[in-house]
Amino acid sequence: MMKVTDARLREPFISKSDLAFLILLCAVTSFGFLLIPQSQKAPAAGASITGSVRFSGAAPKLDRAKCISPEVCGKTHSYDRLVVGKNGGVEYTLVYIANPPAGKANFPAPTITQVDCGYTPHMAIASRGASVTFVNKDPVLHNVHGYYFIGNDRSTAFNFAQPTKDQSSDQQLRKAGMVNVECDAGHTWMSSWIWVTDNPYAAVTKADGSYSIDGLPPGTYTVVMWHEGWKTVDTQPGGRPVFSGAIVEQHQVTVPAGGGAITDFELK
Ligand SMILES: [Cu+2]
Repeated sequence: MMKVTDARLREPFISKSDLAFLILLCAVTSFGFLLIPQSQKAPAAGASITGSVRFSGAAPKLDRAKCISPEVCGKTHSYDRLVVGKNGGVEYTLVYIANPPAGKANFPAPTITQVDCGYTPHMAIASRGASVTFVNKDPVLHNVHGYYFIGNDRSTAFNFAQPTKDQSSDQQLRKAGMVNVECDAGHTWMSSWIWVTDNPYAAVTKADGSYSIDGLPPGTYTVVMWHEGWKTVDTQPGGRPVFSGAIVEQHQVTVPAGGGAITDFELK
């Protein structure tokens, strides 16, 4: 073993006066920290996964419904199944995290308006337990029928008539999952979607196809794109088309410490 001969190395690492100063410094900084108001603390850390959903190639020309009540609804109406904007951006596509970190859903309660015999917005997100407001802006009877999807089956979530213009009704959604809303008053083209969720990690693509899921801690996530699908495969007896079903794609995405991540999806 090496013998210590240098006097400086035999001294304690911290002298008594230095130690006293350090204790005083710790006390002052700890007390100071307690005095910082909550609002001045750094916001909760979190990064974003961003990207877009795009249609590859020319968007298909889709059939339009022939309307009943044309004086209110117009002669024909879009099914709103595939909304392609500039540069192929696909609006109204849900993007969510299938393995979410901790976090409570805090989406503003959505309002879905029936106007010109269509639903606006076509897709919304609701926190589980929130009430969705349905407003009828048309001078015509609409019947709002919402279904939860359970596998390939569906069960009624709510079902009510809105015969009068400016009528408004709230519907609480107690279960998480995808709700499809249809009109049972003969408007076979009317359809909208509500994603009911317990966590805040979901987004609906904007008109340019972009989305952003925010507030994520570092980790590896399964990012799911869900699009309702637009190909007509059959027609129900009442005239409502049967569509080919949802298109679902998932990407594994890693959010590094101190940074976000980008992932894009493509429909064709
Ligand atoms: Cu209707």
